[in-house]
Formats: sequence, C-alpha cells, structure tokens
Amino acid sequence: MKTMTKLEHLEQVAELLNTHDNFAILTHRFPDGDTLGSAYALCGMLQQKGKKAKVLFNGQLLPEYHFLDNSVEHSDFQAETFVSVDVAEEKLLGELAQYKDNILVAIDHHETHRPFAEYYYVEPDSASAGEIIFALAKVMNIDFTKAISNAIYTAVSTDTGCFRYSSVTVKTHLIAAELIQYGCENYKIDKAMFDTVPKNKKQLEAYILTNMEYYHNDEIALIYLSQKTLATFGFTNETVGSTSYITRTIMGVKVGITVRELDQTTFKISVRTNDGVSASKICNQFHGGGHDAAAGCTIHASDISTAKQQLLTVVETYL
Ligand SMILES: [Mn+2]
Repeated sequence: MKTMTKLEHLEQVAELLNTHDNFAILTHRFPDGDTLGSAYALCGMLQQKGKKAKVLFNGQLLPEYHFLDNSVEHSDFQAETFVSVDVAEEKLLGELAQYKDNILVAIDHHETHRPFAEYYYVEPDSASAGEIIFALAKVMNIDFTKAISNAIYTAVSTDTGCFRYSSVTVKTHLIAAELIQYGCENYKIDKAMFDTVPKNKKQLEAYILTNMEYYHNDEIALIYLSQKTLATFGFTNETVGSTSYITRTIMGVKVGITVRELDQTTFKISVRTNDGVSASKICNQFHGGGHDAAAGCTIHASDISTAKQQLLTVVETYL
C-alpha cells in the first residue's frame, strides 16, 4: 500500500513540478473544458519553465477543444512524471488507468476527492480546477501568454456554466477579469463553448426535451440516452459531450437526471440539482461524487428500468 500525502500549499506543488521533468498530464474520462483547459494550461506552464510536457486524454478531442491542443508544443518523449488535473478518483482516469500507480500529484477541486496519487492538492472552494491552476501559475511566476490565459479561462468559464453556477465566487470573477487583462479571448471562447451548437446536437437537445420523463410532481426530470438513440443523431458516448445541463433549466425541477447507456448493464448517471438538493450526496449513494449542484455516478443493473427505479428511490429521499 503506497502512502498518499495531502499537500496544504501550492508552493509544495510548484516544488514537486520544479524538481521533476518529462511530464504527462492526465485528464478525466469524457473530458470537459475544466480538465482539458487546466491540463493544457499546465502543459504550457511547464514548457515555459523549460520542461518537457504533454497532455493525455481519453478518446478523441471534441472539435471545440482543438484550439487548446494547438496551443502547446508537441514533441516526442518518454513520460516519466504523471500529474492529474480535475480527476476526482482513480476510476475516472478511464483509458488512462494504466498510469494510476505512477501519479506523482493530483490537483483537484472536488470535495469528494478520493486520494489515489502519491501527493494530492485539493481546493473544494474553487469553482474549477482552472482556478487552482491560475493560482499555481502565480506561484510559479508564469508569464500569462494568450495561450495559457485562454486555456485557464476555458476551464474557469466552462465549469461554472459561464459564471452562472452557485459555485461562482468573487475569486472566480477576479480571475476571469485578470485573464481578460492578459489578453484571453473570452468572447470567442464563451461563444464557442455556450452559443454554438452543431445541428445534430441541437436536434438531440430537441429529442431530450420531447422525451424527458417527469416524476414526483415534476420535481424530478429524467432523460435516458441509449447508445442507439445517440447513434440516431450521429453521436457516441465519447463524441456527444455534455447534455446534462438541459434537465436543470426546467422550472420547478429540483433534480435533473441524465442516464446514458455505457453497455447493456452499465449506466452513467449525471445529476444536476436546484434549490439546495445535494447532487453529490445522491451520487455518493452509488459510490460516485462531485459537487453540490453537479455530480455523477455509475449504476450497474440488469436493465434500464431497474437502474431508473434504483435511482428514483434514492432521489426521492432527498426531496
Ligand atoms: Mn472541474
């Protein structure tokens, strides 16, 4: 059993990075703007300090994130030091699980973080991992280039639903303001992340709204997306990106649930909540986790109706 040490100060993280080289930065499965923005920012920061660094992600990069990959230098080298960003627990490493025993430091903002790395630094008060990377950049005396500022801004903006979630603080806005001062392309990034949707994704959104199931006096909204349904719109679980934001936008809904079929007996659950219902407590019941208003878990059940019933039974105890 390896020992895992909690780090209390970003200076300790900076020191670990400073005394190592040949970095691979690991992101979580179904990578989002926070894990990718944080990873590419950190990659650029390490390269600026004369280190070799690259980002490893699960599956393929969605088109809206290509600009991040284009913002760092690519070179071929054998990775020696593994760092994870925004990864709340080992199983979320997905395809990168092969590196799980070699991770030097995990940088994360999930209150439900389950330690897996040799060292871990967790700031649950940060609305995104990007906020931590911003602070780390300050400690490392980084020159905030446009590329680094764009990557951190992407993380900060996407993990707060464009500064709309309850997790947003004064610090979130101050960081965004400073990044804009450094020349980040906030308008372009927000437009690409929030205001531009491919035609087939818009059609999938329409399907979701039409087929949403409501329970418990309309306080629970649930949508099930089978692989077959996703395929109808030209998507797979890897390419569809996020859809769970839709459930929470319906007036009166306290718990929005998106169920995705991973295989016949494995279902990926995303929970989004309003009105103080804790998404992470709900998902904890299924050994998952996340934040107060956004969390996830995986359910194994013989079929979808059994999975739904298990979920609804637990959710109703929180209403
Ligand atoms: Mn995050």
